[in-house]
Amino acid sequence: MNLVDDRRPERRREALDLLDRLAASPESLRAERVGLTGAPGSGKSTLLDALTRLLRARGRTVGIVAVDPSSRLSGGALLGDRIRVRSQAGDPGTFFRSMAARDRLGGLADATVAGVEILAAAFDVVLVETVGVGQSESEIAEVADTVVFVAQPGAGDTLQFMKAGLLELPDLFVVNKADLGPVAERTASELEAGLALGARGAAGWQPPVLRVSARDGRGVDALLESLAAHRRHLEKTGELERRRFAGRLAFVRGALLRRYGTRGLEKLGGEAALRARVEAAGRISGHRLVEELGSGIEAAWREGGAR
Ligand SMILES: Nc1nc2c(ncn2[C@@H]2O[C@H](COP(=O)(O)OP(=O)(O)OP(=O)(O)O)[C@@H](O)[C@H]2O)c(=O)[nH]1
Ligand SMILES: [Mg+2]
Repeated sequence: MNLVDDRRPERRREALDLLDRLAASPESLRAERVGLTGAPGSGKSTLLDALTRLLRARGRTVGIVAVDPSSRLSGGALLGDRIRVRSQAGDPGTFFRSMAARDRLGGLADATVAGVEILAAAFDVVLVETVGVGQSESEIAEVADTVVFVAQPGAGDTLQFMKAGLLELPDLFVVNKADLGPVAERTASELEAGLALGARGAAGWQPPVLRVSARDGRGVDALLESLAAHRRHLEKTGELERRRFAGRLAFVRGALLRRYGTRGLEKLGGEAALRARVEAAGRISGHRLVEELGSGIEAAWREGGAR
């Protein structure tokens, strides 16, 4: 984990070698990758903590990456009362790492994506916490097999949820802080109404809305059951492989776009050509693929002169 956070060229080469070895290992494909996203303060960390306890009680190991956008905001915490995950202190069956976001919107840094790959090779379950603001919601899908949206009671009505495009991505909805009573129940009903309007249920999966209190532990076991059900669904339908490929493609595409812009992608032959290259790449890491395709773009630019 330290290696992938290190920017020195020599260490970067080592990190790429490590990621390639992991990409070729069966262990990294086996882990369940779950993303938790939602507004600041909705209780993601508290829920992560509760989930980790329950998973450990069932004998499963847990790796956690929390994407922390606060370092880029004010140098401090986003909220004064935000919770630090700590249930795993001293337990070798868990590992927690906070990683900086790429930008203040909470986008996933390359190192974060690498961090998930590493934990996936070592733990049964990998949980990733991101603050859901804007684009970070779809970025979580690059690394997670299952996306859980954690809603804050009273945070909005159906229309707002729909406008924000919030109902399209998540596989599971958690209305946390159910201990707050009616306000939580209202939010849950609004979400259910919104989900009933939108024709969701891609490939036969209907996203459930779960009432949970991360603080009291209520509904956390039901959340674990839903996660397991979604996992079975992904495996049964072949959706798991499709998602992993889509995530890999989105990661490579995003990294190349940030470095070389749309003109760089055009040099590769455009979107269809990029997809074909990722498909043909075999079991090397996404990070290696970015390096290789990037070298190709740079070579094409040198030959073309002009730039
Ligand atoms: N009443 C109640 N409060 C909760 C519950 N879960 C979390 N909280 C409180 O909500 C506040 C924020 O919790 P966090 O777990 O830090 O929320 P978060 O979504 O991780 O926040 P960020 O990481 O800052 O985005 C804390 O004061 C928690 O104690 C819950 O189930 N019920
Ligand atoms: Mg948090």
